[in-house]
Formats: sequence, C-alpha cells, structure tokens
Amino acid sequence: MNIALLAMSGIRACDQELVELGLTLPGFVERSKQIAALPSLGLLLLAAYTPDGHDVAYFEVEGDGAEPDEIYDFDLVAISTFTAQAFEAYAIADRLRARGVTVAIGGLHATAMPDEAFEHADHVCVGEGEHVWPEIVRAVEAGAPQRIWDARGFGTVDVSKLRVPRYDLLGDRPYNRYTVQTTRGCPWRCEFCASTVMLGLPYRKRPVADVVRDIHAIRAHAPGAFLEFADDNTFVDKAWSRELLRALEPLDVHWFTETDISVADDPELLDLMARSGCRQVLVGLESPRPAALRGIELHRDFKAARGRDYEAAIRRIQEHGVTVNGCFVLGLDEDGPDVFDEIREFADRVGLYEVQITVMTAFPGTPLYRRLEREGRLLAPGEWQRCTLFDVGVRPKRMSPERLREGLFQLTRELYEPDAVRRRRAVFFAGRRSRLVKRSAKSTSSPPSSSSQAS
Ligand code: B12
Repeated sequence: MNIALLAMSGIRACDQELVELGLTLPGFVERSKQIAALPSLGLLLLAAYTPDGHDVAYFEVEGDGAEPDEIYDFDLVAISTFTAQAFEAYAIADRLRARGVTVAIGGLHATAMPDEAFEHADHVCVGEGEHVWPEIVRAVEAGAPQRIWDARGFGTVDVSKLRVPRYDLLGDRPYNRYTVQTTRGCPWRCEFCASTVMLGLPYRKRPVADVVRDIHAIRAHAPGAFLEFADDNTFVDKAWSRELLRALEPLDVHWFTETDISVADDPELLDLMARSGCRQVLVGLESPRPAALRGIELHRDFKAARGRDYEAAIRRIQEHGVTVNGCFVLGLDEDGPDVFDEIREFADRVGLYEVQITVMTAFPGTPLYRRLEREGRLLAPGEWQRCTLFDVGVRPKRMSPERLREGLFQLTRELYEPDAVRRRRAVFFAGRRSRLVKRSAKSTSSPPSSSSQAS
C-alpha cells in the first residue's frame, strides 16, 4: 500500500485580538516562529514501525489548515492530532474518506476522545502507536473491519527497544528544531496536564546509547540541527541524567527540554547540562504564589512543596548558563487579578530569560476537565478549537473570564515589550558573570587538586 502520514503543524489561537497583538510584539512572534515548525515525532516513529512492503511518505497540514492535494492519491492516511486541531483533522478525514481513502487517527486527542474520532476515521488508536500501528496497517491491507484500537491491550511500549524515527522522510522542508525523546511520561500528576491521557503509563528512560543513535540520525538529515527533547519531564532520575549528559557532551549539540524544578538541587547536573549544550529548560512554575500551588499536583503536592524555593532554584539554574523558560498558568483557582502584576514582578526580579503565560485550559481526559465539568465552569464544552492555551474556555474562581482575558493581554504586552525582555536578560547575564568570576577566583586561589595534577 501507499501510506501517507499527515501531521498537523503550526501554532493556534482563536482570539484574533491576541493573534494581532502577537504580531506587534517582536519577542512574542520570534518565540512562536521558533516553535511553530517542528516535525511530528509520533508519525516519524510510526513510519519506522510500518511493516515491510509498504511505501510511506510524510506530509504536513499548513497553517491555513489546508491539506496537500497529494494525500488523496494514497491508500491509507494516518493523521496525528492534538486537541486544538481535532476539528481540522476530522474535516480532512471526512474529505479523504469521501474520496475512498482509508483514514487512521491517533494522538493525544484521539486517545482522550476515541468515540468522537471514530466518527471520522476508519481506525482510531488510543495511546502509544508503536504496537498498534503495524496491526492497523495489516488490518487495512486485509480489508478487516474498522475499529478502535486500545494500546493497553498490546502491552506498554518498551522504550529500550525503540526504532530510529524516520527523520529521512522529512525531505527538504526546513525545520527550526528536531525532536528526539529521551524519556516518556512523568511521575507527577498535575491536574491540568494535557499529556495526562498518556501518563497512566510508568515513567520510562531510554538507553542513552539509543538517544545518541537518534541524534546521529537527525544530524545525518540536518547537520547542526537544534534539538528539542519531546519529553514530559527529562531529569527525574539524576544518575541516568548524568549518564545522558556525559554522552551528549562530545556531540557538540544545542538542545532544549522540559523538566521540573528539582534540577536546581544538583550542581553537578547543572554543570553537565551547560557543558553538553543545554540552552534552555522549560519549567512549569504555574504561579509565583506558593499558596496557589496547593493541590495542583495530585500525587504528592510536589509543586506546593517546591513553590517557596522557586526564586533561588531559578537563579541556581541560570547561573550555570542554562536559561529558564518559566511557565505560568493564568486563572488558577487560588489566583485573583493581583497575580498578573505578581508574575511580572517575579520574572523581573529573578531575571527569567524566557517567560510563557497561558490561560488555565481544560483538555479532555484531564482531571481538571472532569472537575470543572462537575462544577459547571467550562465556558464552551466540546469547542476543542479553543484548547490552545491562549483562549479563555474556563470560568476562573477569583475573577471573571473577561478579567482573565484582559490580564492575559496586559501581561503579554508588558512581558514581551523589548525593554522588559532586555531588562530580564540583563539580570540573567549579570548572575552568570558573577558566578564565572567567583569560579575563576576560586580556581586561582586554591592549590591544584591531585586529580587535576594527574590529568
Ligand atoms: C512537539 C510539540 C508540538 C509541535 C508538534 C509538531 C507535530 N506536528 O507533531 C508543535 C510546535 C507544532 C506543537 C503545536 C501545538 N501544541 Co504542542 N507539544 C509538543 C510536545 C512538546 C511534544 C509532542 C511529542 O512529540 N510527543 C512525542 C510523540 C512520540 O508522542 P505523540 O505525538 O503523542 O505520538 C505517539 C502517540 O500519540 C501515537 N500517535 C500519535 N499520532 C498517531 C497517529 C496514528 C494513526 C496512530 C496509530 C498513533 C498515533 O503514537 C505515537 C508514538 O507512541 C508536547 C509536550 C510533551 N512534552 O509531550 C506539546 C503538546 C502536545 N502540545 C500541546 C498544545 C496545546 C499545542 C498547541 C495547541 C499550541 C498552540 N496554541 O498552538 C499546538 C497544536 C498544534 C496541533 N498540531 O494540533 C499540548 C497538547 C494537549 C492536547 N491534548 O492537545 C502538549 C501536550 C503540551 C502542553 N502544554 O500540554 N506542539
């Protein structure tokens, strides 16, 4: 068969005023462009798991939502989608099926809403695709009946045996970053986490040698590529992390990842991160107010336990030369309208190199969605196109939805205004310089250690 893999790419927001505001803010636009063009790692992995004897090609739906004409010539089209673009994906699937093309859909949204997806696709994958995808291909080839495939029935994917994603399928299309996974899952259970539907699975680390192998595959396709680890939380196991970072060091790569604030506890890890090319870590801080963090992480209240220590922790990370992208969720139950100023002040004081603000969003399948549905606080249930993290879809507890939207606008203007960005970054560079000065003073005043004499 001829199989097309169709990724939905680009960044979305329904609120036109916010989109226009973004266009006038250089920092904001620069950041969106940087992340807008990433290939779908999920589909590149599926390509590697396609049974022999089939031809596979990779396509992307462009920002305007239009699918490429070529996909109508394929026998089977596999679509991967997140929630915000679910309706666009369904519309494409409907058009394909109307023209006799078989469609399979998977990804986070299909995992949360399989029955809904099944109305638009011949086959739906719930959960990880590595075991299910080959079965779907065989079923389509054999003309077997349409069905929903639940990955849980096929056993948890053993990430120590993952195949190399087919980066070679990306062709000449330019990407700003290439993704590679080092871990899957997260030990924490944040109420709003949009990856939750996959998080019932255990936290899994890949063999370091396999990560290195995949990076070589990326570089064979795109020499000098900037890497993004498509992980939920990379540095949970500190010993494994050190092993990974030591292996990255000689590769001369630059990379970005998402992790929790506990990286700040380990100076050796931070040194290794800097030396191995880590440019930035994205950390979900959620609120600058420790009281607002209570109850967010449902397992051990991890965020509430760490909130008081945020400032010192961010300084420690940044002093090592690794920038922090601190993410805040606007509209948390314990945050009132004062939080907008508090976030700006926090970011200025700490010198956060990058700040990301999003509004509290109830993704289907999350504990937050279920709670807010019970409490009658979903403003537009089922309007998945609004699940962009920028469109207000939830009634906050301590302010009106309109006030939340105004606060998002106000803070967007204030945070991304060029002078504000420069001021924050100046704090980062000053902290970095002072650590380097201290380090060089220490190394010139202390006698050489036996190990450095030996080397
Ligand atoms: C890379 C990334 C992007 C890239 C996506 C590139 C692409 N085309 O895939 C870009 C920058 C474009 C992007 C955009 C957006 N993103 Co994003 N992104 C991520 C990120 C960091 C990693 C995703 C990833 O690669 N995972 C690893 C792969 C291996 O997993 P996977 O895609 O789930 O695929 C597996 C299974 O789902 C399954 N599978 C997937 N597809 C299919 C298809 C078939 C047929 C089958 C059988 C199986 C199958 O098999 C795969 C292997 O097991 C995650 C955060 C994270 N840490 O996970 C957020 C994340 C996925 N994004 C998120 C959001 C909200 C967005 C945006 C809405 C932001 C915005 N305002 O525009 C847009 C939506 C765009 C869209 N496509 O719909 C949310 C999604 C929540 C949700 N339920 O929808 C996440 C979880 C982040 C968050 N803040 O919570 N994103």
